[in-house]
Parts: sequence; C-alpha cells; structure tokens
Amino acid sequence: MRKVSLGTFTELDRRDFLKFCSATAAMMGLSELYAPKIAEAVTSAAKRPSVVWLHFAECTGCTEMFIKAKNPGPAELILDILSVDYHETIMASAGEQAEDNLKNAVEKGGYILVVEGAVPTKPGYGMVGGRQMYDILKETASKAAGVIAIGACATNGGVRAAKPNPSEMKSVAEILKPMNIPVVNLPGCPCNDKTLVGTVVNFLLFSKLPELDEMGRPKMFFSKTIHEQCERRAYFEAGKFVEAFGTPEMTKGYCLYKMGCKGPETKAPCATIRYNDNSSWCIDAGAPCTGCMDMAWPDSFHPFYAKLKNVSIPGLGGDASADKIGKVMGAATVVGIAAHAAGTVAKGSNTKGGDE
Ligand code: FSX
Ligand code: SF4
Repeated sequence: MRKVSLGTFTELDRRDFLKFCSATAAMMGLSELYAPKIAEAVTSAAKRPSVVWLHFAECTGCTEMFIKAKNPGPAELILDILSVDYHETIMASAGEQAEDNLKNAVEKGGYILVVEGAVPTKPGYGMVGGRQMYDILKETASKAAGVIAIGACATNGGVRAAKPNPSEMKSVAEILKPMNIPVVNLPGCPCNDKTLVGTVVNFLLFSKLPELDEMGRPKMFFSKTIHEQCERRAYFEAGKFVEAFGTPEMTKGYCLYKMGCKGPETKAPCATIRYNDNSSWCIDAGAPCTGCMDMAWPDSFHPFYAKLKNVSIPGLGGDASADKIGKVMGAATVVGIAAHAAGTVAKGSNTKGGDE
C-alpha cells in the first residue's frame, strides 16, 4: 500500500489520509474540492504549528479523546501535524524540567494554546508548581497566536463549576476577557477530537481561527441541535418513545425524549461526527443526551433523566408536548421512519433494529 509521509517520524496509509481529508472538508462544511487543499496544507506546512496544552481542573478525558483519535491518530497529530511542545500528560519530562519546557515555549510565543479544564479562582485552590492556575493561564495566553478551550470544564466551568462551585471555578474565556484575548470554545464532556482537528485544519488552511458564534463556538460545528440531526428523530415525530431502560423499545431504537434526552435544546454535532472513530455516540449507544455541549451545563440540564418541558415541534406550530405528537402525526410517519431507518443503516449505525 502506498504511504503518505507527513513528516519525519510516521507514515499514514494514503487511502486513510485521503479519507481523512475528505471527511474533514465535509465536517467543516467545505466542498469536496477542498480535500486536496487540506492534504496540501497538512503535508506541506513548512513549520508545524507549535501547541502548548495546559491542564487545569478536569478529569483528563479530553486528552484521552485526543490520544485515541484515529486517521490521523495521535502519532500523526503529535509528531507530524503539530509540534506539541508542552503537554503534562504525554510529555516525558517532569518537575523542574517540565517547568523549563513551558517557560521556553512561552518565551518563543506564537503557539496555539489548548486549555483543558476549568480555572479555580479562589486563592489557594488549583496550583501548579506553586503558582495559581489563573496566573499560568494569563501569562501563557498573552503570548499565544490563538487560544482553544476544549471540554465543558474549560469552556464554561463544566462539572467543576456546578453549584455550589466551592472553588469558584471559571471558564478560560471568563479569565481572559479582561485581557481582550478571544477564545475558541469546543465544548463537550469530553470534547470531540474532530472539532479540535477541524479547528486546527482551518488554521492551517486559512491562517486564521474559524468563524465563531456568540458563545465562541465554531459555527461550522455548533449551529444545529442534536435533535435536528438525530437518527431517532423519526420516532420522536411518530410519538414512539422509550418509557424505561431495558425495554424492547430500547432495542428498537425508539426516541429517548422521555428518558430525559436534552437533544432538542443542545446545539452540537455529535450525531454526525460521532465518537471513537465513528463507532458510536451517546444516543446511538442508548443513552439520552445530557446536553454536555450546552454552554451552561450541567446546571442547565439537571436532573439528567428528567424530561424536557415544552419542546417545540417544527411544523406543528407553537409548543407541542411530545405526548401529543403520535396522535398528530399518525400512520403517515411510518413511511418516514422506514426511510430514516434506511439512511441510518447506510451511515453505519449499529445498535438499533428499528420497526420491522
Ligand atoms: Fe472536563 Fe476534559 Fe469532561 Fe473530563 O479533561 S469536559 S470533566 S470528560 O475531560 O475537561
Ligand atoms: Fe434524538 Fe433525543 Fe431528539 Fe429523541 S429527543 S430524536 S433521542 S435528540
């Protein structure tokens, strides 16, 4: 098999690399014609962009996501596409040597700063090497070419900032706002590796960070709700719901709205970009969306298994409760379900039997 050399250290199978370029173009809302340009931007970058990756208050799930990425995998991402100059989880150095690495990177400046984790602002909470996390963030961000906050914790405080928030956690954007430093927010618990790769590719391709919405999220990923793109949507419209976990309706892939799904009110691309090399995502695995990509999560959506109220149904006008929908839509939706199920199979969904 012909190989594509992306740099000095690793080689990526050519077919997989071209698949990555096409998929990245599609994910970014660009035409197929951009695939060769993406290939060129990634392979011919005269200098790999330097990345400094900071950890604050979090569980390291976002790093887990990053190091389990495929096509390109961590070896290509870390060794060929990016120059990851500081990352506490994966770098070999520790202690003073690690502190020196960060100091050297900051002195050079011009790097992409990726931040994972919320920032404790109560003095004495959240320190690294004797320094407050918020001081490390301010100093490191002041020399960066761009700042990307990844995961719910970094983008809005996440679980760490849930009430009563004893350590007074804040998001990266809140800490940097007084310094007028813009932040790209890639929410999710954890963040999806494809939104990070897409943001970096945008930087390589157009020499700028992507267009953002009012909450700092790239519009190319966060303009539609989960519900608008969900593979179970036809069941929602037909009024076919899972009423309890472990029931036959679960295996049939019925809608999870009554199990507390927050998909109707959460803008996120999970249904299309999925997780773990496209193998699955929460709703495909039978779990209602908890809304972890919402910018006020988790307080906005607890309790996780409580049904959302007054979900508005496009086409039915005004507020319609999901309980009424089955009656309104009637048997005509069966056709829609059959068509949607066919589409789902074509996309490779793997957990649902559907109505047969
Ligand atoms: Fe937070 Fe990242 Fe949730 Fe964990 O580290 S977004 S707790 S999965 O992974 O920051
Ligand atoms: Fe999908 Fe949830 Fe919407 Fe049902 S309520 S269609 S499971 S997003």
